[in-house]
Amino acid sequence: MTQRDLGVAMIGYSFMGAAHSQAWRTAPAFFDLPMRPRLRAVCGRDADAAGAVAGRFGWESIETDWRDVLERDDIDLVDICTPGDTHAEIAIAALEAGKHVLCEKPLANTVAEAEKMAAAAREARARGVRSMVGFTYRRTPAVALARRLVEEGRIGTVRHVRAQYLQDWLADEDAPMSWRLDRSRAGSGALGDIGAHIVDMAQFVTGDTVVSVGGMLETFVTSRPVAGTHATLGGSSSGEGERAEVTVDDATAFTARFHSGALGVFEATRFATGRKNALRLEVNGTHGSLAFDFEDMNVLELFDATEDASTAGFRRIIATEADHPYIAAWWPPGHGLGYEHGFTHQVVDLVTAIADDTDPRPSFADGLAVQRVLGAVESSAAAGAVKNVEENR
Ligand code: SOE
Repeated sequence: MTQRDLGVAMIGYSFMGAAHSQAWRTAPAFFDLPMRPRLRAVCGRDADAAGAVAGRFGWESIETDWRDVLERDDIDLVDICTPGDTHAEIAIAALEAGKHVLCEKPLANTVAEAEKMAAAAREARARGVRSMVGFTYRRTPAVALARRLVEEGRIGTVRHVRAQYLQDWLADEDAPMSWRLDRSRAGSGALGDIGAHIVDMAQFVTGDTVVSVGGMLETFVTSRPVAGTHATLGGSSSGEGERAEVTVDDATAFTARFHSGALGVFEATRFATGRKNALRLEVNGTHGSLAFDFEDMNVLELFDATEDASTAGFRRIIATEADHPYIAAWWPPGHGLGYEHGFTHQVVDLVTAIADDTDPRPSFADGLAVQRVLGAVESSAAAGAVKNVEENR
């Protein structure tokens, strides 16, 4: 049977552009997709940079204005890999133009924007136009296995969720300014960039939703050097160059109550010196526990409380067996997958949903649910919902 083409245009081409480009190219090579992705165009304001990405990853053409992409009949899907301040405008226009949309996380920079995007997605769905938000960590085989085990009741009733996302790329006070540190571009800092991932993962693995939070936000370093503006003396930077204000959080910590009554503790920081991409989740239930750490991403730890206490203990499941999610398309047991495979699995599930005319997950509604948690944390932190210990003499 001849496969129908799925013309793809990617808006944006930096780190996420590279991860998405490899996924569009790799997915049809390892999975039998019901449609054939065609890398029609990469779009970015800098034509030279877009041309370099097109040459490197095999995009057939370049565009420098995303609005032109929406006019093209050879493009069926728009893949948004830009900073959060552009997600709503591009996604809503693309959906209205009848293009399927894959939008990087977080869905938006504010709850209000996310609500508009979810409404546009609902309206487009009625026209057979599909949309997905890019929480790729749920497509790590060990995480998808965790979801399966919770759903099967393997750990019983969930009582605790403990989620952390620990990075340290800003621990150096002289690390330069970037768009991720500018509220007008990123919407928030660690909270939206990496906190969004652990909120989605916690809700995905437990099948539960966060209903209330109490949180803190902190900005440890309030201004940073603007790259390329430092006077250099003998090759080393010296003297004061231009500095820009950091207008987002460096770290967040918050507690959460789930709809089921389970309690959660969440932490996301870019100052956890020594931790590079430690996205960790532990779920404690009445019959057992699950634990995951992305820095050991092919492993899921399981504690089975129904085992005899004399031999019970957390065991390491190497989630690379053929019957583990997604693995059958890849390598023999024990060979392992990497960060990029979550993006490839995202393409597989999105293309399959489009071909089957079903709703991809996580949907824009799922993205809005995460955004609402992020917004509640910001409101809680702004209200200062903490008690000074000294007052409780
Ligand atoms: C932050 O540095 C970041 O790149 C996030 O933006 C990504 O979503 C995450 O996958 C890796 O870390």
